[in-house]
Amino acid sequence: MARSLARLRGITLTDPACSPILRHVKLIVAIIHNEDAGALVDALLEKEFRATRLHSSGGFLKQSNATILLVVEEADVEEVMGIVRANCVSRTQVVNPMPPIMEPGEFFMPYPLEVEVGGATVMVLPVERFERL
Ligand code: 2BA
Repeated sequence: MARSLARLRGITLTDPACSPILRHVKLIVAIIHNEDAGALVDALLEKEFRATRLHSSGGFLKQSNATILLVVEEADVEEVMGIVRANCVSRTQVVNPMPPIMEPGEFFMPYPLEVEVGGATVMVLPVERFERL
């Protein structure tokens, strides 16, 4: 069992003893800039980490970003975090705030705001069960 869990990256679930994988794996959810997604997925694949890219959008900016899902062994989490760090840069974006609802005679002077958008927003979650059917 230990041997079959040792490498989720290149794991083949042919050994009945290792399917499903029930422990020691984590789900990493990384919300990143769209422009970084291609390079990040390539870098992950180069190290044989399987990943899923979802198209998402931020609640605040309402602009499209990317969400990367990966299930990896606990021991590989830090390596994945390093790959994310190396491939995702923070950027400053300019936002034009929505004008508020105005009363007659009121005046709103819009001015753009600068917002720093991560790097990456990363969540690491426990996985109860992982199975490729
Ligand atoms: P957005 O929600 O579009 O947020 C983009 C950036 O706007 C954020 O960058 C942050 O700098 C700023 N921002 C967000 N909400 C704000 C608020 N209420 N007031 C002032 N500034 C605000 P990041 O923090 O790097 O987040 C990048 C993206 O990551 C977010 O896009 C969202 O899609 C996701 N995200 C961030 N925190 C999250 C959380 N706690 N849960 C789920 N998704 C999150």
